[in-house]
Order: sequence, then C-alpha cells, then structure tokens
Amino acid sequence: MLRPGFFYFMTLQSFIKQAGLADILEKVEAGVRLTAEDGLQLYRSNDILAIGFLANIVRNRLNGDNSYFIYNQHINYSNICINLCKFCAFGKEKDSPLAYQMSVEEVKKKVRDRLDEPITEIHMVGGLHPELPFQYYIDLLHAIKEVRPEAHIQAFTCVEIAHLAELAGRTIPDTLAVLKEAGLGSMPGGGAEVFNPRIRQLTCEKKLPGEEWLEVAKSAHRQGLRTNATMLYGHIETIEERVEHLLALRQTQDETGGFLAFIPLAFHPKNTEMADIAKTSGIDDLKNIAVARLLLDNFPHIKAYWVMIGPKMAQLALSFGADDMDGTVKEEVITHMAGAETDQAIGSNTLVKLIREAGRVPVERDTLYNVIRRY
Ligand code: V47
Repeated sequence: MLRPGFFYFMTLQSFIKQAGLADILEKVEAGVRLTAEDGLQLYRSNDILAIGFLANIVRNRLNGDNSYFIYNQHINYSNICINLCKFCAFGKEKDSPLAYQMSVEEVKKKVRDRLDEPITEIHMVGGLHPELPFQYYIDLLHAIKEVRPEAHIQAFTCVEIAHLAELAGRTIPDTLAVLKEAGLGSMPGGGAEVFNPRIRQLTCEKKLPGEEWLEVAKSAHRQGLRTNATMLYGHIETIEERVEHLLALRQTQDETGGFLAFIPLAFHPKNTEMADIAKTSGIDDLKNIAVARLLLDNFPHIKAYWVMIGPKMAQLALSFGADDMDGTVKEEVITHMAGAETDQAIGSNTLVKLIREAGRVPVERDTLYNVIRRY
C-alpha cells in the first residue's frame, strides 16, 4: 500500500518540476555542487516557494532547526572616508558638517555604558580616515578589551585593513598580526559590495578591487582570523555579476575555509548618490538569501540581517535558507543614514519570539558560533 508520504513526495517533485527546477533538486538532494548556470536559473525563476524549498533542504542539512542570534553592540568610530562610494550615505568628507570621529575615550564610554547588558561581541567598523594613525586602531582594541575583556571584537573590513596597512607602511599580514595581538578576534564581511570591476568602477571606483578584498580575507584566514562576507544587491548589478561574486567567495572558501557567514545586504538608496533606484523587494530579498544558501555550499551560515530587510522578512528568511538573524546590534548607523525604517536595536526576547514563531529553535551564539544558550 502506498503511504501518504509517497504522495507528498510526488507532489513536491511535480511542484519543483513545474518550476523548471527538477535538475537542481536532483543535485541538491545528492549534495552535488551547483554551477553558475544553475545560479542564473534560480535567479531567473520567480517561483519563490520552489527556490525556498530547495534552499531549505541545504539549510536543514547544515544547521537543522537551529536559528542563531548574538548579543552584540555596533560601534562606528568615524564616518570620515576618502572613498565616498555612490551607494553609501554614511561616509563623509573630513570637513562635512556631518563628519564625526570618536576619541578612544568616547569608544570606551560606549562600551562602558552597556556593561550591564550581556553583550558578547563588539562589532566595529568605520570609514577610511585619511589621517588617523595606526596606533589609534590599536588603542581602540586595547581600550575595548580593558573595559570588557571577555568580549569578542569583530572589527575592520578587508577594505579598512588594506587602508590601515597602506597608512602604516606595513604588509597586510603584518597589519593583521599587530591588530590580532591587540585584541582583534575576527573581521566583519563589509566592503565586498559586488566584486565585478564594472560595478566597482560605476559605484565605488576608489574602493579596494574585488581580488584584493579576497586576498585580505585569505591573509586573515591564514592567521586564524575568521571573517564574514557580504554582497550589496539591489542596485545596478546583473544576476550574472551576483553569481560571479558568490562563486568567487565559494572558490576562496574552498582554499581557506575561513569564512563563517555570508550576509546579503539589501541596498538602501536614501541620501545616497543612487537615490533614484527603488528599494529592494521582498522577493529579491528572499531570493538572494536562498540562492546564496544553494551556491555557497561550503559556508556554514547564511545571515538574514534584520536591520536591512526588516525583522518580518528576516523571520521568513529562516525558511528560505538563512539560519542566523545577526543580533541585538544596539546602535545601527550605516543603514539608518541611508533611510532604513527598522529600529536601531532589537531585544533578544524579540529575536527569540521571531525565531520560535518560524518553527525554529532560537540559539544564542558567540561570534564563532559556539552555543551560549539554546531556548
Ligand atoms: O560595507 C553601505 C554596506 C556594509 C549601504 O559581517 C550599504 O556580520 C545597504 O558589512 N545600503 C556595512 N548597504 C555593514 C556590514 C555588515 C552588517 C552586519 C553584519 C555584518 C557581518 C556586516 O554596508 C558596507 C556596505 O557594503 N552599505 N551603504 C546602503 N546604502
């Protein structure tokens, strides 16, 4: 006698087949690596449920029902920046009335002010400041460690590291070694944008080229510093350029295994030089999460960053490939300068509720995904 499960399986098969994704389902089930053409096919499809179903297979295989979050605090030490990327509303010229620069004491105060909260990670990035000496960055790390010795410091994107190396007249490995010695624990994934030179030329021509971003990440990984990776989507990039970006990350991860999480970043146009571009849609937000989960088979985690796509979409993303919602954040600035309508912080109780309602298990983690508490 045929069991009900058989009919369920047949329905799913025909559902995926109707979406034209049967070949990809076969590969996903067999654990066969997807190609660039598969990635394009997924991006071209608007059958979001079928795409999500496929991504969910990989998500469940790698992370089960776990959905992670972290108790973290963002600090942006300065928005003064020599790159002034067209998609960025945060970076300002030194003499702009909106420019700011925190002293080491001010950063220390920000950490001290939240000592009564169970923060385990300080996430710190800033613009490319033309003058601050290398010692300032070392002092920042020492100061944070002094106030909150047990906190993990996730700081400085690959782009900042290359800038600091240049300012200090040091090699990338040497710069990383000094920062690590001063307390750097890992690096966030910003500054990757879209690696393709056409996009960099049109949106951030002064920024570190894509290959060099990847070289800095590899250098960090070789020293045991784990890093994240991002992709800024929803502006002028093509789906071919998205797939190329994801496959470059996958190739690098094959070489080093040093990436922890991938975070698709939804472009926010307000107050930028690209303000005429519409905000991303819910379908594109979910599709970028799902396609990333499917192509980045060697990345342990995919983050749905609630700040950029909103807590509701991030909750849905937990069924479309994401297994992490980032964290409490506390004081988000970069996306809010570009018109984000989300709050600047979220309570851990809200994250737990969102995850539970998605039918997943909330897991508070540290930066390196060690479990702090399973709810
Ligand atoms: O590097 C700049 C992007 C990044 C805009 O590693 C914008 O866990 C959208 O990288 N609209 C900074 N995005 C944020 C970032 C990040 C955030 C959370 C977690 C992690 C992690 C990394 O934001 C920048 C740039 O790529 N960005 N302007 C904008 N208008």
